[in-house]
Amino acid sequence: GSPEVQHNISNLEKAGILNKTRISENGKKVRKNWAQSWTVLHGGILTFHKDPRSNATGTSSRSNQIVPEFTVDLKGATIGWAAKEKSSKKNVLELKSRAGSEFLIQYDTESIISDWHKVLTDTIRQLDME
Ligand code: I3S
Repeated sequence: GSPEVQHNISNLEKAGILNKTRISENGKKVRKNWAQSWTVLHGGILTFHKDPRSNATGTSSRSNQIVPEFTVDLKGATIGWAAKEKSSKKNVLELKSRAGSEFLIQYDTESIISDWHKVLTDTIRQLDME
């Protein structure tokens, strides 16, 4: 990043809607399950929340929007654009946690996914220096 920008973990925060799927858990491949997720970056932790449309009754509930599904400690994680063979979708990021979980993160609007790529890259870099 540019030297004028003071990066520290407390101002590396972001939230928004993304499409995500986990593709492996503890180093073991799992079946994809693409779903929309309210996604929050705070304090070096990325939290994917449950799709509000995916609750047991099939009805959308506002309260379900804030139920965490996965939390990813970005310390020691890697982020990058996913290889073509990882998904047929466009604008796909691949996030790997040190604990051995892998996620694909996707959004059709390139500027939105690029902003996430930048903030996740900056966060991981910042955590590496701590
Ligand atoms: O990498 P894959 O297995 O081709 O991923 C696709 C499948 O997960 C598919 O569901 P089924 O498990 O019912 O086949 C999903 O609907 C697709 O979205 C997955 O591929 P993309 O290319 O969208 O990541």
